[in-house]
Amino acid sequence: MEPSAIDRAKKSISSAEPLSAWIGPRPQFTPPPTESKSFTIGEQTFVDRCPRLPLENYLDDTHGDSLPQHPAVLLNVCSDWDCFSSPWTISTLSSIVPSTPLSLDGGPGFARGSICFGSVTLPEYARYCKEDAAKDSAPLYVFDHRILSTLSSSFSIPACFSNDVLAGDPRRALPPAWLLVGAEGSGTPIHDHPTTIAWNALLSGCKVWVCFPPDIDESFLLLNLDGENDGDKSVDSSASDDFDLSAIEWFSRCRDLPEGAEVIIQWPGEVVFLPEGWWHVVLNAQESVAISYSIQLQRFNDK
Ligand SMILES: O=C(O)CCC(=O)C(=O)O
Repeated sequence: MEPSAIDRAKKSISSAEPLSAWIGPRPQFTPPPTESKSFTIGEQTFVDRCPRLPLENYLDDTHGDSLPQHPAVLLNVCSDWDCFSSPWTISTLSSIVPSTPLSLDGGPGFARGSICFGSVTLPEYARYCKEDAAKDSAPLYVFDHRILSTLSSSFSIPACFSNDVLAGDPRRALPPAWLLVGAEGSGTPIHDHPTTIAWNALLSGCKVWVCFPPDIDESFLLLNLDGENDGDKSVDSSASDDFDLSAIEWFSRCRDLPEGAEVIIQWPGEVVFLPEGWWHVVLNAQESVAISYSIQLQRFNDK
């Protein structure tokens, strides 16, 4: 039988692994009901207490100087965007962008180091979401940094995010703008952006975020929360594979969160704002489409 486009993408992400290595039981969860502020997976319930702030607070702040130093959800950002009023979903986007190959991310631990190696069209990805994603231990995720430039008339960049001091800088680690299209259960493993802020606008679906301050003890990120390694400072956390956990594994293995952690259950029209250096792990608790930007504000250089 001809390999599917997704199988070919899996092979280009990780040629040494058999396709069967991608398939496996995965932690089960029930997607949260619309607008819910809590999400349960396994024995852990994550409750959102994050402040909501109207974009109007920042209308005159073209350098983002007054944006918070703490994660927040900005409201009223997307109200007049075409991609929100006729919302982009995997299905509607498949008609808008039917044939351009888009980059993939995600997958289980062995696939984690290979950001953007595989690619598929959106109709191929839509078929995967419907028929196969639930069989994979950690579903693939469309994470593309090229296509948004052709779709930019569908949304606008708020003034407070309009000045990126890294614009055009060849030393920039990653491109600033990404289209994210994710199957239920896909997600982004824990990571930080040491010098840039992130803003992430959800157009359809639901995402669950857990965010940690920049100075958090790394053992919390590595999930040594169940007593396994309590007090054992001889464990070399930098050598741990736990940073390779897929988002769904991380959420299902997480126990109590430390003080300072911020949970966000993000619904369409909400923009998550994450300050510089905050760690975050994000699960698509429903099939989701989002736009994500990572930019450096002048305030980072002024520190
Ligand atoms: O999956 C997501 O929506 C989070 C994306 C993210 O963490 C990032 O772009 O840095």
